[in-house]
Order: sequence, then C-alpha cells, then structure tokens
Amino acid sequence: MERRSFFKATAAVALVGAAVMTADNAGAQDKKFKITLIPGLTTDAFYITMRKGAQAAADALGVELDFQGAPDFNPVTQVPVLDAVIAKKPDAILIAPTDKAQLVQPLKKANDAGIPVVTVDTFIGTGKYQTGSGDADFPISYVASDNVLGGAMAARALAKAVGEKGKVYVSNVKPGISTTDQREEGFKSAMKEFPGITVLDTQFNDNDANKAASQLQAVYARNSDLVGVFGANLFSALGAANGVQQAGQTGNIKVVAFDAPTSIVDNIKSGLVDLAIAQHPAEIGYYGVVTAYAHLTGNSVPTAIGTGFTVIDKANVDDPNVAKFIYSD
Ligand code: T6T
Repeated sequence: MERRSFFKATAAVALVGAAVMTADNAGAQDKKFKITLIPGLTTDAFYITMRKGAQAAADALGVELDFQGAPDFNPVTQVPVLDAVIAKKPDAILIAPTDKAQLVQPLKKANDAGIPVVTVDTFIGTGKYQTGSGDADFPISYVASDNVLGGAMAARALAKAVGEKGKVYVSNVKPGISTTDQREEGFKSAMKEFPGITVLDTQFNDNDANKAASQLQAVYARNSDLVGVFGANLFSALGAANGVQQAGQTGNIKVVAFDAPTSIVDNIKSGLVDLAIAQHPAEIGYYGVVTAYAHLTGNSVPTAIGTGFTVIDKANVDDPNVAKFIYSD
C-alpha cells in the first residue's frame, strides 16, 4: 500500500480523533525517519515478536527501524545501550524500560536531546505521560498490555484449575518492573475473591528460569499441599513448569503462564501447563512505530494505547486464530 494512504487508513483506525493531517506536516512525511527499538532483552521471544510487528509498520510507513538491546533484562546493561542509541540521534526511540525508576534519568537525556520517547511493554514512573507532573511524564505514549487485568485473569484461571482452594504462589522476576509488578498486583487482588486460596510469598527469580525451577521445588518442599503457581512472565512460567515436572507433580500443581513462547505451548499440549495468557507483542511493536511516526509527522497521539490478550489452552491451541498469537522464536 502506498505510504500516505496507509497512514491515513491507520490513523483513522488507531488514532481516532487525534491524527489530523495539515499542510505544514505533509512535507515531513517524505523524510525517511529512523526509529530505534530497544527491547527489555534481545533474545526473549516476546521482544523478537514485538520487533516483527514494529518492522511491519516500519515497512508500511517507509521508516528505517533499528533494533538495539542488551543480552539480559537489567538496567545496568540496558542504560549503556540507550546511551549509545542517543549518541546516534535517531528520530525517535521506542523502549521497554527494565526498571520504572532507574530508567527515568537515562531516558530524560534522550528527551532533552530532542528525541521523542515511546515506551512499549513497560513504563517509567507511573506510566501516566504528558500530565505536566512528576519527572517521568515526558514520553509521548505508552503502548502495552493491561498488565493488572492480565494478572487478574491469571488468578481467576488458576483458582478454577485448583477448585478454588489450597496454596498457590507467584513466580516473578524482580520488583521495580512495571509489567510484572502490575501482574502480581492484579493477581493478588483478584485472589481475594477466593477465600479458600492462600497466596504464599512471591518468589523472585531475576528472569532466570533455572532459579524459578529450584524455587518451585523449595516451595513445594516446605508446602506439600501446594496446588498452583502463576508464572508472571515467560522465564518465570517456564521455570516454574520445569520445577513442577522435576518434582514429579505434573497435573497436581497447576501452572498458569503469562506469555506464549513455543516451549510453553508444548507444555500446554503435554498437560504440564494449564493455560497461557498470550500478550500481543507484534501489536505493541506495530502501534509503537505508528505512534512515533504520527508524532514525527506533526500529529497528536494518544498517551496510552492498550493491546489485547489471547488465552491459550489445550482446547484451542490448534485453532489458527489462536495459534497465530504464539510468539516467534
Ligand atoms: O512478559 C514479557 C514482558 O511483558 C515483560 O515486561 C518482561 O518479560 C517478558 O518479556 C517475557 O519474558
């Protein structure tokens, strides 16, 4: 599709009431914009899938997309990548900040250098941008799943799987990450609907699936009546599921996973994992690029764009309308 007509069509659907083409900004569209996407880490199927969606939008809009990230989910390794990207002066930065506080000042440097920032997946500060208050409201938009809702969905699914009674816990990454903090918050608050369920202390695994597997076994050793676990992201879920298998408790300890890489889908098919809440990372990448492009061409953009979920279980995993949300490796 020709570039401008694509923009008009997309703007009409995605940026309702916000995108107004003017004579002043029409010329800006002839420039080939450079947008850099900085993921939480480069090797995670979630961000690999996000990159594909971002590339699809970039191709449609004639944008040059660069993908620059760190090998692990850690502000210590992400900030130097960000600094190097700022030095190259792209037209806009899309970033999944690995800590909601620690990335504020590093990202402010981008904003001060005149590079608009869109946060994708995770946010900084409170995630409420362009409010005129606080030191972290400068990003132009936040494009992501509703992670509180996702956590609540996980709680209700796990409660059903365990017959609304017994002990469960959250396998999580580390405090300070907006997404996984919100999933835990949503999970715990929805679990209050089930008085027969006790939520044990959260186990933090630093995004290390092996650590999550050992923690599952340790929690089970202390609580032989453990009935379920919520893995709050890809590595937490994968590790918790492996821990259940290693403990010989497949089917007895129910596993609800956030994220849907092929490994988790295999575990759904084998019965080790009950269901996965798939995010739509390609959508996040796609609308991240569209948002930056709209801003760069002089249009106003929504300060938050919410993307959806698809719940994958044994009954629907082979349906092509569901299977298309399994992440790319
Ligand atoms: O769950 C995703 C992402 O949403 C989160 O912010 C970090 O972990 C993942 O990338 C999965 O590993």
